[in-house]
Amino acid sequence: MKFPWAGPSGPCKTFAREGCGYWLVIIYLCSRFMKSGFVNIFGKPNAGKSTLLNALMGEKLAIVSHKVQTTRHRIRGILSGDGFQVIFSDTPGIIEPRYLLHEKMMDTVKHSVSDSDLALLMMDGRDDPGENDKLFSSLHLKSGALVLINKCDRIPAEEILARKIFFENKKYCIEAFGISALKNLQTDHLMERIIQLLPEGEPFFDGEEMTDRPVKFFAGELIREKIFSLYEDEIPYHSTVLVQEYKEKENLTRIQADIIVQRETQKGILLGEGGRMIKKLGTEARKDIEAFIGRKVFLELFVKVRPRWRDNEMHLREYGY
Ligand SMILES: Nc1nc2c(ncn2[C@@H]2O[C@H](COP(=O)(O)OP(=O)(O)OP(=O)(O)O)[C@@H](O)[C@H]2O)c(=O)[nH]1
Ligand SMILES: [Mg+2]
Repeated sequence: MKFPWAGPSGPCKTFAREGCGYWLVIIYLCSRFMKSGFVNIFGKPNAGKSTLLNALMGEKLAIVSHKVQTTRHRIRGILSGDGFQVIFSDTPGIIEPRYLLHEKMMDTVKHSVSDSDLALLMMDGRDDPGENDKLFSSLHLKSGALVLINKCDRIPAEEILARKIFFENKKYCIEAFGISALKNLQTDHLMERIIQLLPEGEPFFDGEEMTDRPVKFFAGELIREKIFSLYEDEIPYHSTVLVQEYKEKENLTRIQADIIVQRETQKGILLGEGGRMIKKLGTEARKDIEAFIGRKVFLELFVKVRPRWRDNEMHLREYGY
């Protein structure tokens, strides 16, 4: 085998002559045994995909809520360790699109299907396995998949076993098992299986990087998460957040964001009586952003009405969809 950098005419000629060529050979061979690849998480809304991404990363990258359709973007988490690099992707829950925003969310899922080295197909263990099987089959995965029966902290062991047997008979399934993303149950086994199943290859990202999204994106997402937790009914689904300004000052980070809604009545609900609700939203979101970036934050929020923004290509693009 010829190593271009260790040969007598290679760029490391002097280095090799001094005996360091052996080390380079070892580093080269080690890099050949590196495992790396894209592991994408799919499932119905509320299955626990974002909770799992956060659990595997040991860091909150994706927002979570007990309401459905929280995630709207693909969110990558890059986990680099001894001899491996896994690029996880959290994706929006799979639904039948009802407006353009939904279509864009489902395009994100399609793209993620096409570049996955391994898929994690996740279901809420209390949900109907037949329905989930239909959905998983409809993805027409080219990669193999691990089926994760999530929320096993809430399901009797016999039911998990029955679901495991059901899914292990399916063509797309390499292995099925119960996990709890929330309680970190079986996540170590999941990581072991992921690394075993990944292809050998070079890392795709610098080992220091944890995600490919800018901090500004996460600030917007943390504000959106508060909308999901503080408001009921249609408000979270008719809103989005656009971070207009993100400036690092000497002692704090200054963030100015617009909350976009579809109707004047929704603006009124978001503001609340005497601005009480928007104040609460601002305070809670600011605390979360401060915890995320580890700096003091000055957060300013404005509510704007953009009728039918969810069906408007230009607006959707402006808001990052
Ligand atoms: N009991 C229990 N609850 C869980 C578990 N995993 C997630 N949850 C809860 O399920 C709800 C939905 O979790 P998410 O992670 O937002 O679900 P998702 O699949 O990302 O949902 P979408 O983004 O809407 O597609 C949240 O209330 C979580 O706390 C689990 O293992 N056990
Ligand atoms: Mg999610």
